[in-house]
Formats: sequence, structure tokens, C-alpha cells
Amino acid sequence: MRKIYWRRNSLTPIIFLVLLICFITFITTFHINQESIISFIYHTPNNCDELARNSLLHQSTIPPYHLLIPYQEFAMRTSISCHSYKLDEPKKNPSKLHPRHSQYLRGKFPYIVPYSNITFNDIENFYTKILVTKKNQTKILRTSFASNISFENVPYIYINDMWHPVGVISAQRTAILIPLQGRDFNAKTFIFNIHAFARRQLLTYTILLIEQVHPLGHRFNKGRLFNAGVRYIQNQESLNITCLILHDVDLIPENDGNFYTCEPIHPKHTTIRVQQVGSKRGYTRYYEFLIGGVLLLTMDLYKKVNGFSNLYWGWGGEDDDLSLRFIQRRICVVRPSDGLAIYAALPHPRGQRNNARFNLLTWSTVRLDTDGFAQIDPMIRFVEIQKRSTVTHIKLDVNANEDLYKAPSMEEYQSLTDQTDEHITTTRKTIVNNDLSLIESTLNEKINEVDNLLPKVKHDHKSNKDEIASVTNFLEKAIAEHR
Ligand code: BGN
Repeated sequence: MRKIYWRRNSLTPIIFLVLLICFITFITTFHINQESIISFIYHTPNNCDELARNSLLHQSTIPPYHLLIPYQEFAMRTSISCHSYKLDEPKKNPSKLHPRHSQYLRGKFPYIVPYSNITFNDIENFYTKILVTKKNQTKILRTSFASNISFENVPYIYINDMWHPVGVISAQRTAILIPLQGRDFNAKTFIFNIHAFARRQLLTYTILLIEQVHPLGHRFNKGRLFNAGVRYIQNQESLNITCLILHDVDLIPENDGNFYTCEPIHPKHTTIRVQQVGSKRGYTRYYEFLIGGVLLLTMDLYKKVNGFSNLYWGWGGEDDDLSLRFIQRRICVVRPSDGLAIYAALPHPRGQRNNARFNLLTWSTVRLDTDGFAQIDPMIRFVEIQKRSTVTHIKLDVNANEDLYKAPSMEEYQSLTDQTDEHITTTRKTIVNNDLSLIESTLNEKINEVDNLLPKVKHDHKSNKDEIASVTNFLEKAIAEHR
């Protein structure tokens, strides 16, 4: 009886085993092939001379297991929005004050555009002398650099490189980082206004202007400036900064309800609606998933995505690159409500656009660990650090060690862009074609195998049936005889 039972079921495990082996072979072959195709394409330079000359390519050692993110896709969604997330609204805590409990908040607040002759000394004097000596000043002030100033005189004190509200411990220790090249007037207007704004929110804060003084011209590298600024803050351990505010120099926040506090586990983007100073066209909204302009995040988050890429020279893209880094690390971005996140934009000439940005963005997530904050040190040189209480002015060479980290000229960039464009297109085609033909040939192989196997299985099946019949016959006979 035992024998019959075993034979009756012998077919199912065999077929199952054969199919399993086929499946495993198929999956393994497919993956190995795909990896080796991609790594072959990206690890092998087309032209060795070109590779040696061009450090940009040098740094793009692209591992084989990342997806390409085509421009059309990320333009639609460069960040993940945490739609259901409610911004932190802590209750009043006497030991650590959140700005929402400040008695100085005034809602939408008019910014000041000073006369163009304003100097950094004027700003320093204003906040450390003029304003401080006018106790509880709320009436209008006239100065040589602006008229009708009605900033509130919030009691503040400057200790150990940070501004502290008197008698209050703020919830966070904040650094406002402003990268720039030239744009002096924007910087002075910004600093003049942001102190008043930060004070109405009772922040404990410091302000850093991070200026690129070398190289000059259109080769502005905002990513390197931010990375350098964050490194500076990290090195000043006594500052003990818990919240980084990455701020464009031309944007002035207009509503006190736009709290300059970091959320504990999400980056916060606050530039939702922007109006040009003096324009009658009202506020414009940028694309939904922009994170450029003003971004607030903790040091931990900054390190988690390895900060900014160091490869974006000229205008545009570095912020979208950071977005992609958040996506890669599964971090979503939060935003305050539209009514609060409003800014005035100061006028300035437009920077030279970076034609290579689309291609750089395509490979962004692939470079995450090898191009960013952790790699910044050899690329920068602190030229000068000028400390005032109202601003620490850091002047930087962001292209130090040129041999290693040479930035291509605009012409080199253009040719690189053209070359890379073509390169990407052919690469994608090759991958797709290879995948398709691989799938097709593997399938054909499997079909052949099954075809070959079928007669044997049929034959086995028939002989099994015969054997079962003869044994059953034998048993039936035996039983009958026994009776
Ligand atoms: C985008 C720029 C950003 C910039 C915003 C707002 C690019 C990359 C291709 C989509 N991005 O278009 O860098 O902050 O405009 O000005 O150009």
C-alpha cells in the first residue's frame, strides 16, 4: 500500500522542482547580466584622455544598482511631501520657548528696503547701539540709511557668538546660512530685516554669510558654500547648533507666523509664495515640490543625505538634487500653510544657468555617498572669517586643490553636456534593448526546455498509470482470492 501511495504522487514534486529550477535560473541570469551591462557602461570610459582631463567624470563612479531618474519625471515630483503631517505646535513650556508663544509676533510685517549707502557697520550699530538704547521703542525711527523704521526693540543679548533673547531659553539654537557671490546690497537688506524677524520670534540665533570669493564670475557653487558653512558650524562646537536654515540672500520672510524652527524628523520648506519687491503682480507660487529658497533642517538630516552635491556650477539644480537625496533616503518634506509662507524677493541680476544640471540630476542619487558634505574639506579654503555680532562673514575659495577638483570651464561643460546627453540616450537604449533581448532569449530557452521535457513527462505519466493499474489489478485479485 505504501508503494502505491508514493507512486501516485511522484509527478507533482518533479514538475514543481523543474519549474522552480527554471525560475531561479531565469532570475539569476537576468540580474547578473543587467548589473554587468550597467557597470560595464559606467565604469569604462569611452576615451581615457578625456577622463583624465575631466575630474567631473572622475568623480562619477556610478555603482550599477541605481535607477536613472529622467528629467521629465523629477520635474513633476522632486520631493515627497508629507501631506498628512501636522507641523510641530508645542504647548507653552517655560523652560524652552517655541516662537509661537512669543509676545512680539505681529503677523504680516512690513520689511525695510534701506538706502543703497547702508553699510555692514550701520547694521551693527543699529542692533547693538541705536535699537538697544531706545528702551521699549515702538515708535518710528529715522536713520541715515532708512526712514520709518518701526522695529520692536526686543531685549536681546550677544553672548558666545549667538544672539539670545533676554530671560528666555529658546527651543532651538539656530544658524541662518546665506550663500552668496557679490550681491552685497541684497545681503545687507536681508541681514537688516532678518534680525528683527528672528527677534520677534525670540530665537537664539546666529547669522552666517558664506561668500564665494574664488573663483569669481559665473562659476558659483552654492552646494559647496552650504557644505562649507555647515562644516564651519560643526567645527564651532560651542555654538551647539540644533537647527540649520539654508536661506537665499534675496528672500525676506514677511509673516511672523512663519516660524523659523526645525521639525524634528522632516526638512521644512517655507518658500511657497514669493512677490518681487515693488511688483504689482502679486505672489507667485513655484512648482509644488521645490525645496529651494528657504529650507530648515536639523544637522542630523543634513548629514543623513550627505548635504549638497559639490558638482553644480552656475544657477539651478542643486536644490532639486538635494530633493532627490531626500527621496533616496525616504525623507519627506513639510511646509507651513500658504498664508504664512510668504516672501518678498529682492531684485538682482540673473546668474548664469548651468547647462549640465539636467545630466547631473539624472545621476544624482547614485552619487549621494561620494559627492557631498563628507567630501567638502579638500575642495575649500577659508580665505577670511570676519566676525561681527550681526553677521559672521566667511569668505571662501570653493575650488581649492584645483588639480583634484577642477571645475570645468563653461565650454568644457557644454561639450560635456552634449557628450553626456548622447551618452545617456544611447545607454538607456542599450539597457532597454539588452533587457528585452535577454528576456526574449531566456523565455525561448525555457520554452524549449519545457517542450523537450514534455514527451518524457507524458511517457512517465503513461508508464506510471500502467504500473498503478497492474498493481491494483494484482491487489484486487489477491483480495478476491483471499475471500
Ligand atoms: C528650477 C531650478 C531650481 C530653482 C527653481 C526656482 C532647475 C533644474 C531643472 C528642473 N531647477 O527650475 O534650481 O531653485 O527653478 O527658481 O533648473
